[in-house]
Amino acid sequence: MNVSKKQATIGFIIIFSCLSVIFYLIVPIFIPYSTPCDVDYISEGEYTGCYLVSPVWGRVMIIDENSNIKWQNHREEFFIHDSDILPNGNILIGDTSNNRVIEVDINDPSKILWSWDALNSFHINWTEFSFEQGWTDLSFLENQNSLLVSWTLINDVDFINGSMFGRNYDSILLSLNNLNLVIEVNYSETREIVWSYGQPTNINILYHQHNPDRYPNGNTVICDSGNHRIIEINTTTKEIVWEFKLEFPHGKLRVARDCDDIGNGLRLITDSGNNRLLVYDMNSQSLIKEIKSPWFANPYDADMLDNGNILVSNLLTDTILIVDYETGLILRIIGFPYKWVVPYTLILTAIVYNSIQLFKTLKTSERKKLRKLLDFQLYRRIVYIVCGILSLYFFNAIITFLWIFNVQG
Ligand SMILES: [Ca+2]
Ligand SMILES: [Ca+2]
Ligand SMILES: [Ca+2]
Repeated sequence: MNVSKKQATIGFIIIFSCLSVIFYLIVPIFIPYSTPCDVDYISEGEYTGCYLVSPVWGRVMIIDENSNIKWQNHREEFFIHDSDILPNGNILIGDTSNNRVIEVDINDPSKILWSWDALNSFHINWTEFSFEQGWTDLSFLENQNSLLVSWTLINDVDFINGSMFGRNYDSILLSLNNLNLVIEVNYSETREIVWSYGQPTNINILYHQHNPDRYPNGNTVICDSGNHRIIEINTTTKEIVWEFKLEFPHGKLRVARDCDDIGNGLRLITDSGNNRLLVYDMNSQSLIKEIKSPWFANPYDADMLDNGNILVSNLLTDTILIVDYETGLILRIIGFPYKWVVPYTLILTAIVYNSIQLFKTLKTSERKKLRKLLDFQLYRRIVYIVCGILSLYFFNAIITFLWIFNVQG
């Protein structure tokens, strides 16, 4: 049967329309989460061996390694970036779109047991706080009711056990990304801000930071993403004791989002926009490892697991990866990169089609043996095939670059 070019084109459009409907409208209904920001491995308690996932869209949830939902929040949330399990077993959530942090009852997710609300004047009087800090420019206060997704954009919440630092109260460390500000709130008693770093209108201190962590040595490490650096500050004096930047030939940090102390003086860094993880040795003050993978698609968070592998949340492909620390090989993919099926199928189809055409050209060429290589048609097909293979390999890197470019504008 001879199929005309027109018929082939119509068939092609129908097939890809059906695939698009299946993978963009139907499959997502059955996928438990999408666009995971922070992911934590749970190493103790009832959910040991599971993962706490904070997806940008949907519910904060606990899943097992087969993506079965073991627990989920009562409400659909919007723009969630981070959640943590508290020592009492409850879930602390950075409720980003509502500009607040909430503690949800693990036994009854409909119950909010504690909250800190950035728009609640009983929890924080911003004007008073700003004057206390000596900030003269208060223009940022005008935007509290702006139409942005979130005025503050809370993108990190950590519980800090006060007894580890000689305090008689526990606290919550918070990153307010839009305000270029990190604050620490008294969790046990007053909800007041007990510490802060950054200033909304001075982007030289912090600029759209991610993931502040209080290290065991008492210092605070912050990914100062917009300034392409990571800093460690003495929490008391606020003096910078370590600044990590990269230059040629490593390429500057592009939206660094995570920097974990993984022991032996090593720090595991997530350089999201460059689709890579880095390991920095504080002893030798040098970069000792770069882990890259074509599977990385804007990795948001990386944690060292007890077994020596790395847990990575892969923001753009809706997956969580277990990565071999030594080789960078992907040992396990949790979740399904459903959004990638249609573009991958398109590229694969193009590769197969051009391979068939290449074969046909070789067969029908009137030139003999190696002289067939002089046929122009042949080169056209080879170029298409090579471009197809390269775009498959670099697909995640290209999408991440476009995404970061778009977000950072
Ligand atoms: Ca977390
Ligand atoms: Ca953190
Ligand atoms: Ca981490």
